[in-house]
Amino acid sequence: MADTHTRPRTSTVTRTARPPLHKVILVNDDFTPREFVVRLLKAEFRVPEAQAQVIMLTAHTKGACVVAVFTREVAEEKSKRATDFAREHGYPLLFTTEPEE
Ligand code: TYC
Repeated sequence: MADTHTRPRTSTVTRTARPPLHKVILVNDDFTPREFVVRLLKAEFRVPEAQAQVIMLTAHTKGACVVAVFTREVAEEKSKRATDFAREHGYPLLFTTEPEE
């Protein structure tokens, strides 16, 4: 008699859910000096000088620019730290966050 036993399927597909990412957005204003914005981007977001210049100029000309994406907690923390640092120096510079589409 032919052996017709079947084995249960045991293989599984593992999918790792990634946390949704949030953008940190640099908002333009008329008062914060360009050099201060660049210095802050380098210090808080660890972007190199040339990239900091591009981000600053994009916000300056378009009104806002995405700086980087992080998990929600990190995005909110960095955005708050950077905005607080600007306040401590008397500037109205603003960083906001929003979920990535
Ligand atoms: N607009 C500012 C100025 O002319 C410079 C600036 C750039 C400020 C980007 C904020 O997010 C900003 N001094």
